[in-house]
Amino acid sequence: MRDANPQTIYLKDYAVPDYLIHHVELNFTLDDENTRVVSRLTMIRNPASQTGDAALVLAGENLGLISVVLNDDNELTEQDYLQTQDSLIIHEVPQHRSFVLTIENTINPKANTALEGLYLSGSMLCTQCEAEGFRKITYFLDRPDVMAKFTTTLVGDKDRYPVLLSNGNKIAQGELADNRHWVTWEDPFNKPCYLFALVAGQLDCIEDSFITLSGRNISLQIFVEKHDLDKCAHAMQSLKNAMRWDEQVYGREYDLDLYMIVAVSHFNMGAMENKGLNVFNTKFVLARPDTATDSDYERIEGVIAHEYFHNWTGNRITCRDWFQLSLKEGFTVFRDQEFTGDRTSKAVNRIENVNMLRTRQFAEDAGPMAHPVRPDAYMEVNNFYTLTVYEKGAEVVRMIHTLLGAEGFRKGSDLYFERHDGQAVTCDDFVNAMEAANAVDLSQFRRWYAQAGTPVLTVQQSYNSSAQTLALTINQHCPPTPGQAVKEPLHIPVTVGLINKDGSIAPCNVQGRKTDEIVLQLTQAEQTFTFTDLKQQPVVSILRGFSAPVKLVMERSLEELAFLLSYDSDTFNRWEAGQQLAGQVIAGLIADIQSGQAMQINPMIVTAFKQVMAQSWDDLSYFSLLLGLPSETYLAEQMQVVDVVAIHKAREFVVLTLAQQLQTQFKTLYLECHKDESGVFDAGAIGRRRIKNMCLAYLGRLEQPDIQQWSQQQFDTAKNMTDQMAALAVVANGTHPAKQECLSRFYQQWQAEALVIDKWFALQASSHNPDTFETVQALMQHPAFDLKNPNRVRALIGAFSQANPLHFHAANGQGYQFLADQIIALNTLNPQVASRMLSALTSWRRYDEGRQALMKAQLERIMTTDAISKDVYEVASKSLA
Ligand code: 7ML
Ligand code: ZN
Repeated sequence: MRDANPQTIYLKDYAVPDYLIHHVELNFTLDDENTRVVSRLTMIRNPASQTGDAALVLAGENLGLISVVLNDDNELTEQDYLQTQDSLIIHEVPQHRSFVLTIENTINPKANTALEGLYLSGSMLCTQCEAEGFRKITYFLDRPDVMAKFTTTLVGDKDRYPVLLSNGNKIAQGELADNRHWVTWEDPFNKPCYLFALVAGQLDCIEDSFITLSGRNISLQIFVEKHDLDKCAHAMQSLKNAMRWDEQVYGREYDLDLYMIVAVSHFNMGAMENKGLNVFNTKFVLARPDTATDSDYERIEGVIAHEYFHNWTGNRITCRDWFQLSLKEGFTVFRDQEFTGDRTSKAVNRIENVNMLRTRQFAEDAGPMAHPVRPDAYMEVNNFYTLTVYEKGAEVVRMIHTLLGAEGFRKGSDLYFERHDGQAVTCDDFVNAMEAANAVDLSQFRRWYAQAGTPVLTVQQSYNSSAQTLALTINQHCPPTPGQAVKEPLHIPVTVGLINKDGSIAPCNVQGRKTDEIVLQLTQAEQTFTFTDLKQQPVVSILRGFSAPVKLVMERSLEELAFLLSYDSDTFNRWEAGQQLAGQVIAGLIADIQSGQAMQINPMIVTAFKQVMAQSWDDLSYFSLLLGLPSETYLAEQMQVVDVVAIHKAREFVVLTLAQQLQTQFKTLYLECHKDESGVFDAGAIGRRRIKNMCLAYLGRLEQPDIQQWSQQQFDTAKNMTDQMAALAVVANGTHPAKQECLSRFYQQWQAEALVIDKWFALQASSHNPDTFETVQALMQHPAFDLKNPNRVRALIGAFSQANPLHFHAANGQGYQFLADQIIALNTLNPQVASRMLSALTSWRRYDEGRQALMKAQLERIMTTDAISKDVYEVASKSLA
């Protein structure tokens, strides 16, 4: 066991660093198995430090220490320092003047399967330092509030490592004996070490340029392996779009003359914003119409933007400590969401983001790992790159935007950039700037950063016809979460609109102000808002645009929901009404199943869908969302005790019923949208593909020969991956006679494209076919499967455990045992990925007794793993606590 009882780190213990580093001179002699690192640190005692004469404690893990030299001439001996598992303690260093510490050590990138620090991805050497990976490269003050200027020299074999990259600008290069060469990079900006990067290998690149608002010419480069050069154009265009958007919307310009992106195949996360040298998972760079789907294209643009936006929200202004992670992540996710909304469809984008928040973040908030947007304790910081910090964090920033309005928010962000450029700051500093620029009081609002859990809003309405008023009483309540039994009321913006029975807008008249829509400010546990001058009782559209990350409880009849689905002018609430209507119908069927009765479907859902289909829609992507049913995961989230089988049966029954009853409409729409398929990428074509493939998915449930032929035909003739994948999903998810043939043809066709093969694995792992578990087991033995590649692990093990509730939760526990086996194997290879895979087991208390016992037993087995990592230990132990 690496650490039987890992230490907990607390926010309340934060203290400024005892020492500062002004300059770092790094020298790497690269070798796949034995890289030599020389680090020359110019340091000084921190005048702000409160401790007395303190030893210098540098963080470092798995390093082969060669030498430590003070001030260039004093080689320290073992009496002068102490080497521990995770640190180098130098007993005495100068206290009153700056000094230079030179450390030499070795590392083995090839043995580094954890993919943190310097590692080998395929044949490429690359780094991942956030959050605490730099300490696996050399001894350092590995914390974000220590910021330094870095100069980095890379030395390596010319054939093995023809391209040598690091942060900043290339300032010198040259040749050496023995077929070696070197390059020196200098980053003029102060940065914490988590933003350090180096990449070395046989890379090709595409180049472009961007002229900034002030007329500076920035050179843009995307580096990939040679055979991927034809899949970079979209990423490059996305980068330019993001750069322009940040200038226009936030007034932020890029600051270096060079911006480099490298795509690597082995990567624990999505991407990384290293200064001037972003490293990306290939999944979020590479796209060609025949290899990437429309949603891949959209996600690539979003992730490229996310990492670019970090240059200001993350790099120029960084986090004081890792408890403040949401300072950069919540804000940057908010920025990338707004960007994507502007680039595609605001309505669709908002719905997709809320969907993810409500299925996955709400589950996190309701489980054993619940924590505030700004956590106050952790064992392993990597476990806190969570949906709460990212997605709920973005919602918190969005609420500030809603409360202040776009202009007020911009004033606040301008002040934030002005005050804190070059600093490492806190979430509070961000809110302070927003407050100061707008002269508002956000003191109660700050609780959103400190309080975990999803608040529940209960809404009651009462219309008084003689007074012509409508009273809305809103109660807020937040259930307890681990370590936080009692919750205080939050400051919650609740956007409301009123609709007359004929569909027209009823003005909101609250305290004499008359508007089409109002943002109510809920600050108390219970509050009543009175709307006046209402000659008839309006229908209330509440929490428009999902104005706060809360659960809403409000009695609604199916008729009222159908009305909102037809008339609400708020695109989010209109969609939400349809989802609630479908949810209520499915809940009725689940009740039928649980009481042993035959399923009786409420025909109102068919009527509602018919009505949606009878209208003409400009935004076909939005239209297709209106035709979608709530996911099994979302439905599970609504149940006290999750009944996976009943959820699946009930939902499938609705899908089949709709397919039968709306067969003609689905067929007409499919044919109409499919006939001119050209494979282009404008919003119109993307929308047509989306709605058409939605129709095909419904029709596929009918298992009719004509439809089987359509899907086969679409698979055979597809001009793009969206169509090919959608057709394959229909073929593979039923009893289609060509199922096996299509799956193996797909593999043959795409075996050289790793990202497409990931789709092939994920599709089979998430299938509801009865033999899925056996298929998954067989795929584990497939020559293309590799436990050392996180994308593959997520595609097969991740999809099975997180996107296939029916089979993962098989009553005999085989899914749980399978997952635990994989987590135990991954624990040694890659703790971060192992810990992420645990998320399917953490919610064990939500299931029936039999499943609870089986899941718990697997968590207990995982806890007995030899050399259990901090990552896995923290999640497993908290789940069992
Ligand atoms: C969020 C990232 C990480 C972890 C990327 C790693 C990042 C940390 C990194 C939105 C879009 C793409 C990726 C991520 C993400 C989990 C998610 N700093 O930039 O936040
Ligand atoms: Zn980020």
